[in-house]
Amino acid sequence: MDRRKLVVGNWKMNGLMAQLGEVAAIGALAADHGDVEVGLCLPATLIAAADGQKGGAFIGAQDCHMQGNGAHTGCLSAAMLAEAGASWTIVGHSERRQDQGESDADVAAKAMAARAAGLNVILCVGESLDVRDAGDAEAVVSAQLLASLPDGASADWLAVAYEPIWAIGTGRIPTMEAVATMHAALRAALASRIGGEAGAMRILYGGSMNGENAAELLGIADVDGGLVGGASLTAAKFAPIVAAA
Ligand code: G2H
Repeated sequence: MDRRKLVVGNWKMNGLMAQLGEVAAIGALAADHGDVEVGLCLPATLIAAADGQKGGAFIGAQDCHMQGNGAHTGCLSAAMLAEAGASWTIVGHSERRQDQGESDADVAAKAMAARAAGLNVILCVGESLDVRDAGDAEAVVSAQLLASLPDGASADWLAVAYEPIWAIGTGRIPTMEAVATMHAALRAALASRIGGEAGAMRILYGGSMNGENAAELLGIADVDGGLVGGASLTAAKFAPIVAAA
């Protein structure tokens, strides 16, 4: 199955207006690599301004509320993010699952809310180091994925990101064999729920992806792109990853 590579930067809680030049540079980079779908999931405060700087990239959010509106102080709905200029959002990042206590059911509800507002979704899953060391990683992450998967999930609007928690921002990554085994397991889990559509769904790798390891990671058969944190904050660091995709 021919799946277009998807490479997305996740700026997390980084970036002020002064960094919009990097958005523009990454947008230009994306325009030069039309074979790869490139995006930046930015702090919500930057989305509207970044929309005018995005070039060939898309702008995304990092989270959305599961409700369309209401008394939820400090929260942002998917429709608000879409109106600001986002066309994608991340849901279920492990930092939110840990810091905000988001459950699998919350993540599925957020994905459905995003879809209802017209946003595409990157749904994150991943195991802790304890789970990896216990040899349970594929089973645990597959179960997490199926429990977080929204009804009607389709490759047209949803991609999965496998992010081992212990690899996030640490400079450590799994072996290539372990990544290949996990991605194959996740595609099999998807097939058990959505059948042949699983063959079209993109499964990204995330966790300390950088210019040195990207080519090898992105060369794995079931790795359809990357969700990139620290190495997406500047065009100079992001460029070799996009080029490797
Ligand atoms: C994993 C990734 C971005 P980093 O969270 O989603 O971050 O590349 O900094 O490990």
